[in-house]
Amino acid sequence: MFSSKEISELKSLLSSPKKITIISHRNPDGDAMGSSLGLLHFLIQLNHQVTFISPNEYPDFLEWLPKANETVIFEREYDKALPILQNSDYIFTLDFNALHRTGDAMQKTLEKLSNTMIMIDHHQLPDTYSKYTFSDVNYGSTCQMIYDFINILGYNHLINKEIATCLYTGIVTDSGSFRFPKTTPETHQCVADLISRGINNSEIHNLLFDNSSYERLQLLGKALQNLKVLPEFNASYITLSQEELNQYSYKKGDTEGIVNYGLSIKGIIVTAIFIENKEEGIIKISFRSQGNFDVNEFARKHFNGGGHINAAGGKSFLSLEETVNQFIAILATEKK
Ligand SMILES: [Mn+2]
Repeated sequence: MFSSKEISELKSLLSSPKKITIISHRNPDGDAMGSSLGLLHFLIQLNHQVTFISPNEYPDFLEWLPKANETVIFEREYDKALPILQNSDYIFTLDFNALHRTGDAMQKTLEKLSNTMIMIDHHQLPDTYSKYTFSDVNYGSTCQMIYDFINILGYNHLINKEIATCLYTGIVTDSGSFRFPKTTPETHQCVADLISRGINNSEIHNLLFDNSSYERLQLLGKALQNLKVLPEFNASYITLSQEELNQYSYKKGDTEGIVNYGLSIKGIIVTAIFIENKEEGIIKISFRSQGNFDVNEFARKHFNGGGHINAAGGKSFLSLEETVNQFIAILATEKK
């Protein structure tokens, strides 16, 4: 948590109307969107002028979140986003801790700003761009951190259905529906409180997980066919080429969660999904692991990325085949 001195400063600076901008990482997920919009609904109740700016488009499966449709998309609406950022009294940066996580374009803009930044995030090794920093890897989601932040400010009574809906969404998605190791008694206490605000938790699960298109399921089928197991390394991986994505009318968000199937095989402790993006000229990679296999370190060291111990992302500028070969070679080297 922020120090008690920081909390009293934050409480006082939030006590009169301000221009506040909230930003999150590129390719926002449920926790990025949920924490940002949850905080937005909270700050609106304190009479601030609040804007949420996402670096790029958010996935369709999150479009129902309250006020998601008012999100300013930096890479598409630069002329609108830039003055909002420049004129902000405060900028909250949520669910990331290094400015490059907002992508090349937005990073360049953010680095030139001198506005006061406030970080709330649960990834390892935070950068030092923020004046106020609440960084704690023991949290399973940024949404749960926002919940604790609202409470420590003394505003639990302001948590309405909209805030609760947004925060619940990020907690569910980042905890794999309450099954990942960082799901604690506090997580369930938080969720109990959120459900008591009248949210429709069952409906939220339907919107998040039973919202597939036929093409998306066909793409999942293709991904599962492409799943390879490397028993000698307790590893597995999935590939999806640009051609395969096109074949099943890929839309942003369609590959969300597919990586987890590789870890569901008995005996597998590390898995990856390699997704070709011809437009950006990269292979986008997600890693998942169990136990002590640190994919954050693995992604940082070898694949221009990072994240958490058991969930991380990265990218490669090699071809799809070369990237997979590199992955296997690294596993072979690290096993020795
Ligand atoms: Mn998160």
